[in-house]
Amino acid sequence: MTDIDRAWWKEAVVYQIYPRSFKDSDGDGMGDIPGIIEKVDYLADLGVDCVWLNPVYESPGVDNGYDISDYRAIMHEFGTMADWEALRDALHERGIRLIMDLVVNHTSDEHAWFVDARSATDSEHRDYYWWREGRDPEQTTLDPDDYDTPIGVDEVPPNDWESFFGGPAWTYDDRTGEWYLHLFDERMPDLNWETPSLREDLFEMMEWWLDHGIDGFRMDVINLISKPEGLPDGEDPTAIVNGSDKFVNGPRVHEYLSELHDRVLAGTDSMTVGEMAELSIDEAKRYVGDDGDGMSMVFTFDHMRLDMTDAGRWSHRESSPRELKETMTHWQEGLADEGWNSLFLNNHDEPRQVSRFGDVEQYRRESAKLLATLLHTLRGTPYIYQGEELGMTNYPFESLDEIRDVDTIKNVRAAQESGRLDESDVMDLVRYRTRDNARTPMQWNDAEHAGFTDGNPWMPVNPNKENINAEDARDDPNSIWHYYRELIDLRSERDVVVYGDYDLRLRDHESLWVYTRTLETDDERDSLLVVLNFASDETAFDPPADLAGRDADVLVSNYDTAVDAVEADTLRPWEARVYDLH
Ligand code: ISL
Repeated sequence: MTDIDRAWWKEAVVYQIYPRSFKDSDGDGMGDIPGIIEKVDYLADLGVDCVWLNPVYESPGVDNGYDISDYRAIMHEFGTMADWEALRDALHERGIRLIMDLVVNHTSDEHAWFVDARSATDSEHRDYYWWREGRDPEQTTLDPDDYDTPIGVDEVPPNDWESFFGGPAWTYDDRTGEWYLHLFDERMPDLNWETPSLREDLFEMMEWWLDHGIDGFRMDVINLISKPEGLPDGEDPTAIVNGSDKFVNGPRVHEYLSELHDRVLAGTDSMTVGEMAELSIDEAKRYVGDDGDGMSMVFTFDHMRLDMTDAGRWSHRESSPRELKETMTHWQEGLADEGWNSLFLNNHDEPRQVSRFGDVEQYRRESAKLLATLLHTLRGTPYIYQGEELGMTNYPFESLDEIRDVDTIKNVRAAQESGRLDESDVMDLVRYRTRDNARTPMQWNDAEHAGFTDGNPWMPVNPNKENINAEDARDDPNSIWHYYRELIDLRSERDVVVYGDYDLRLRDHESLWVYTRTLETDDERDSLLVVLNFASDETAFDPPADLAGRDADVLVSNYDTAVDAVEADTLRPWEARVYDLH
């Protein structure tokens, strides 16, 4: 191996904060920036290197801040710009970087651009969004009854695209008698990147934030920003939503992102992580590869789809540990020589990882630690979603009335209306899948509202705060929290964890996930062996012949283990071992 191609964002562990649910400082029941400041020492103690802050910009809150009405202002419920600056400084003083969410596929309908755009067909910002005339229903297969239009308007939308939140991606606006595009909620109109002055405005906004001292961006649904010429109907019946075969990784996306990179990011030491709905390895390389658009890394979602049927997110099938291994290995191998992976099993849009991939009933602690071992020893940058380090679990939702998430509410309604979901399975699916599982308040202690707020929390606190909370976890040396610290320390001590090659062993094993990480430099060869038992039963481990008998000790494990060699052994339920190979 030649020189290591180092970057701070490859070596970092990123901690994701969903500000609404992290810590409330003023008793209004909603988390805020001064609340996060109270907890920066907590983050420093855990040892993370970077914080990704979900949107804190001015917003009417239709999609909890992903609907931005002013990119350069802080939402008043979260605090002021001075509070934000104090947070940035508090993090930087502790050596923790800060990346911000960049939401530029769409804005809120309350953004000044859209307010102007919808006022007249010749308004200054009309072309910042997608406006089209409707079609004559006779010329299409669409049913006018499926769309909301005023009496007397007998039209269907310009195409058959659907919104990710259920229902059509177009809304008729009677002020100008045209339809506008929104791939998410109707109050989140899509920006039209074909308009050069829009791109310029967005680039200036990004520069403004970089000038304010941030260390990079997490780019929301960034591979949706280019829509194809003529906005054609979707053609792929298996697409995640109707039309996604047309607008995912659209024709000009690489041109736009290269322009963004050259114009805003080149020469800065900032990181970017692009959230990419649908992606192949080859396509990923066009974003993050050697000849790509200069993005640091991607969030991909193949592993988040394993427990869905072809019907998409609002369906469920059992998936196996082996499928998870195969899918993540596909990405490990696919981006081995160029590009870089992000490592995550949950975030603010997904259920809690220990509830989804672990055994929360019998082996919560062990399985949470095993999942952590995986995420911190694969090749890529690990992301910790707030509360994951405590092994926080899904919430026992009992009725749809408890759900706040617009995505859940709208999709469930659409699925029920189309007859795809009946009343009896709807709550099982919601409990399993809803994004609100991730959004219940962070559990700081076992007091009322888990120490999150003195007021009424905007989302209910999980009753298991009695035994799952940060205070207890920090007091218990055997906790999941302390285990995360150990893994984070290991990453900073050993280059092999960051830069080593991933080599999957025992590929066909159903429940064992076994791999080596090896780093060869001019003067040394460093090698780790990771063995994970993805099962609530004991499993026999027969090491591959070339490793059997090799001198080794166990660096990190979720059970008491002392060995001096790699030998055949029986692994306990959810046992995880990281061997140091001598
Ligand atoms: O939640 C989902 C699946 O995990 C998706 O439908 C999700 O909306 C999609 O992954 C895009 O997510 C991002 O953009 C959305 C916002 O609601 C999400 O919170 C954000 O992460 C629109 O801005």
